[in-house]
Amino acid sequence: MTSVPDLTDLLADSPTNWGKWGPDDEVGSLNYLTAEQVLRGAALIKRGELFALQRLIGDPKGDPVWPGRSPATKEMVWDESDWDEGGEGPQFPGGLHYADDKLEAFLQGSTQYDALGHVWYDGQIWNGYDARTTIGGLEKASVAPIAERGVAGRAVLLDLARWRGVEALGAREAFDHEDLQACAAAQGVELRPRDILILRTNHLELFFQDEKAFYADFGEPGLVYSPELVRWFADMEIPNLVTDTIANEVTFDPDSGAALVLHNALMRNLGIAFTEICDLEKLAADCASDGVYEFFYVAAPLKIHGASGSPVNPVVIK
Ligand code: UVW
Repeated sequence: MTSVPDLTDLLADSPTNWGKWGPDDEVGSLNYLTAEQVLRGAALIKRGELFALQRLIGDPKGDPVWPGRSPATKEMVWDESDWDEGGEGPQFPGGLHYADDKLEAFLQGSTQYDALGHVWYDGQIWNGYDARTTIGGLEKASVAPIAERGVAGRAVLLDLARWRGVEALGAREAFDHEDLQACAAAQGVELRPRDILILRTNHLELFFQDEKAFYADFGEPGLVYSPELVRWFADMEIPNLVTDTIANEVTFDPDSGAALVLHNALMRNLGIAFTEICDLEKLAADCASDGVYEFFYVAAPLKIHGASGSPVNPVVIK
């Protein structure tokens, strides 16, 4: 049996952006999204049409989550039944009734931004902070600083499923930076430095068709690690990688067997923000119909102190 190399060895020569934005930075490559980049994105608004990319939390059809996590549960605290005879609904002057509910959820359990301190190896998270600063809540590189700044800029949808001529990419189906460029060329859109990349696989369609089979053969399609791919992301100064899969990459590296290598090479080392489990279907249909694959993208994760991620509803405006 061949042994899986440690990420420390696998990524020994992989580039990092640590220190590039100072010793206290917590938002990494989102620093590339300067005011100039925001205006570059906003200039793409032509029709004023909005596409919200969040999946429905508590979808009766199911919530796709990383194995080991559970879908959110929402519970009614007060509803009209609490004012039935014998009910305990709070009494307010004037006869006020109201609905209240609460949510118990993995912060990575639906469409989400990962904090840069979400994954690590070798005892250090983004920017070289000690991994022990994650204990009991992320003191450094939590999602809160990302939420504090917000995200906006030019984004490009690369519809890899349509480009490959399939309804949905299957388990472990891989693509690389050269495929991204070929897909962009086929779609007639130019990839430019500092673009937010949105990759469509439609793989979660398989979850909605047969949840049991989806988990029985778990292994997502997506980008796979290579030094060249990491170099391309670094050179292109990509600030944010957005996909419709649970983990934004092929789960286990086909060469080494290591898990979530790109989480580490791109997020931990380059500071690229990861946005996962998006619903890209309406947006993709619209892009296929008008042939416009570039647009303004804006997202505001929630400000949650010390959190390793946050639910989000990114919005694209064409
Ligand atoms: C893990 O990192 C385990 O999950 P994700 O980034 O997909 O939420």
